[in-house]
Amino acid sequence: STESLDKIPVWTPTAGGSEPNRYQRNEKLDGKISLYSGDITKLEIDAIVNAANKTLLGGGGVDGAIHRVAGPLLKKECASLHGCETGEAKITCGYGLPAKYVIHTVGPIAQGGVGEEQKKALRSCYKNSLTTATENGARSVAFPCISTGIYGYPPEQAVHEALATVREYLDAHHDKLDRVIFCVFLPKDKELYHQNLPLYFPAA
Ligand code: AR6
Repeated sequence: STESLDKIPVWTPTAGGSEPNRYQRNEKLDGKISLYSGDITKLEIDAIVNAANKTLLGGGGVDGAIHRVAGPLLKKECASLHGCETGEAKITCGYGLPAKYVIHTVGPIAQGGVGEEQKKALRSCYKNSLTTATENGARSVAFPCISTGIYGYPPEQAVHEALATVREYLDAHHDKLDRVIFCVFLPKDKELYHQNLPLYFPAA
């Protein structure tokens, strides 16, 4: 029961809304965004992003789910990468996953609160993941809500960093990507993305 790209609905913004838009419409981005609610390991796309830790050797949350489905060869390739710094990204094959690649990024730990350092690191995760994807020819990429689980980044703040960074990357590199999918797992996150997507990808 995997989900192929052509079955994942595209985000279509509607005009209106109570808050002023942070961005104007860029018609070149029409059809390039999706909000998908469910398990990222089901997505049959070019690349899924993993919210990993610095060791890249696996863990809980989405990282655990990805390693379970991908199988032991993923851990073997990860072990050859010598870890990953916060805000950086490294790519591997997808092995048992329907996705061709996994892009492992390490989000900031935010249990001590969110300051400039955490904010900058979270933005780097999204930007470096997209750069790594396009450098490897991946044209469809799905993100989980990086750092907002075990790492404790408040989801209502993280959503803005995620959406702003993807919007800015696509403004500059829309020709390199067909689709960016925000994969939400919790109902609360679905609501947050639903509320905030029109501010970053408005209809007008
Ligand atoms: N598909 C999509 N999203 C998921 C899935 C899934 N199968 N499972 C969980 N999520 P977390 P972090 C959501 O904790 O905060 C690991 O141990 C989850 O609901 O996975 O960056 C690593 O090894 C949440 O919205 O990642 C690190 O040590 C989001 O994924 C640490 O956790 C991220 O939550 C990283 O913590």
